[in-house]
Amino acid sequence: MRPDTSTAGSDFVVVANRLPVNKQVGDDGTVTWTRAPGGLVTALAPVFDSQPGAWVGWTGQPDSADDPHVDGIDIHAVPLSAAEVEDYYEGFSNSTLWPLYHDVLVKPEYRADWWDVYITVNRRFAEAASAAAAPGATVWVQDYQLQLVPAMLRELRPDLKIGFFLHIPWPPLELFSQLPWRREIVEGLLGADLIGFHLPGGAQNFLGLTHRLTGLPVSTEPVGVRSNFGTVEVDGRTVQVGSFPISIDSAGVAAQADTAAVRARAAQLRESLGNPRTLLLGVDRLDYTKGIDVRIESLERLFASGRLDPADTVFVQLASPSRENVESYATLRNTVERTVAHINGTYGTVDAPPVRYLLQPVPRAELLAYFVAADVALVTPLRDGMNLVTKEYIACRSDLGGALVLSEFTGAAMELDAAYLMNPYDDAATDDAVVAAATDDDAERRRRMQILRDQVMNNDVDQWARSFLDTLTGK
Ligand code: ADQ
Repeated sequence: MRPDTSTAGSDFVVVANRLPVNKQVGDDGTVTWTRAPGGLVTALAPVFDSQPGAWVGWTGQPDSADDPHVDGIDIHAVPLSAAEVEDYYEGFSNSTLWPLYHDVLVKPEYRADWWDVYITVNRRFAEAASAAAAPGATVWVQDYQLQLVPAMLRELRPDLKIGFFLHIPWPPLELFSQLPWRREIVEGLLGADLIGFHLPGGAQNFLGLTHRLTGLPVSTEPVGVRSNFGTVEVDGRTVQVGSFPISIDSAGVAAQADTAAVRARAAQLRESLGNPRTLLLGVDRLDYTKGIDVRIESLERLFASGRLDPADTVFVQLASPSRENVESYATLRNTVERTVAHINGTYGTVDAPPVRYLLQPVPRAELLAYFVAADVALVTPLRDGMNLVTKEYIACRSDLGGALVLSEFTGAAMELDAAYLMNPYDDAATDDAVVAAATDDDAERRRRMQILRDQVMNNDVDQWARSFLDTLTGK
């Protein structure tokens, strides 16, 4: 049964593009809904456990009238038509904002018809949030798909405390200025009481360009991590702007990885891969920001030069399909698959191809077994807001085994500088980092992993959510 908050509304409301639910249809056609594991819902589980809350979002199915309900969260589904999914989600969110906010790695498309639908859909989310929220409630809006919701919601419900968190990088002024609707986006965000970014640099960029685009007074002191919040004065209100680096359920992931079943599966995986001297691992959504091509090309150079031996090295790339209707993603898939085939064709044998590539989501326990098994994790994005794979890998290594190659262009690199940091645009530096991570002596690798683990185990996602919400509610 759905909790009866429908008339009173909830005191805590999350607004995100996607609902945290999975649909199962039984053989007899009965539909059951479960809480989707992972991601934001895990992050916010302790908050929902301590108070009843609502979640406003889309089911992920176009043209669906589904009205899901799950235990413990009052679910409010926002319907989207197939045409709206194309224009608001695949179009403006993922073909305009996503590439623009990720260093213009592919050329963003600026289309007024997409923008119009982005406004329409953001308004629908704002109205649903308004209906879900009790008087004086705290509403937390998530991510780039919903940047107009804070101002729309404030207009409907000035009584609410409104927070906004951006999960992807905030771009520098020079790039953001390309957006024909740049001022509207900034004004949309300024409807919030607190705007959060992963990094102080993102918060700083936002303050600078807000001043440039709107002329509003902004603070000029440096923003700290979970401290020294910046401010924008707007319409007699003070909007706070801060840095809140997201993390994972570190203890939970570590505990799952430390089970006998996961350890045994890790050993079995190594065995089935021919017990290579070095097992390298990449885990990503198949996205052009993640630098999957960077690591594969590095591997090819290292095989060609003999710095790594293809007979003794296996690279496993676990990729999950993503945004398959967006053209740049289809192009990336072709490039990656061609390069993998090329390396295996050139350096492999029929029995032992050095690259193993899966394009499918891997079950959680299996994923953790790969993390436990891998000698080196390759996290080489060209740009990434944070990168949670990094933190998951570290949390799995209570044995202090394993080494992390980490791009400087991830948010995670700010906190995790004991990794083998590399510039993904610098081929030689990338190759050196991969070789060092694979061949440094155990003492050095353990020393680095200990520092990384201290960081990840002491800064978990609960701290992320609590620090944001405490700042928003003035605790
Ligand atoms: P993403 O771009 O999706 O997130 P990331 O933070 O790495 O990137 O999270 C991906 C999640 O998906 C991880 O939990 C990972 O384990 C899982 N995953 C990836 N490939 C998988 C596979 N093949 N099988 C199973 N699981 C897989 C966005 C931003 C990031 C930011 C997060 C959170 O782009 O920069 O860290 O939001 O704010």
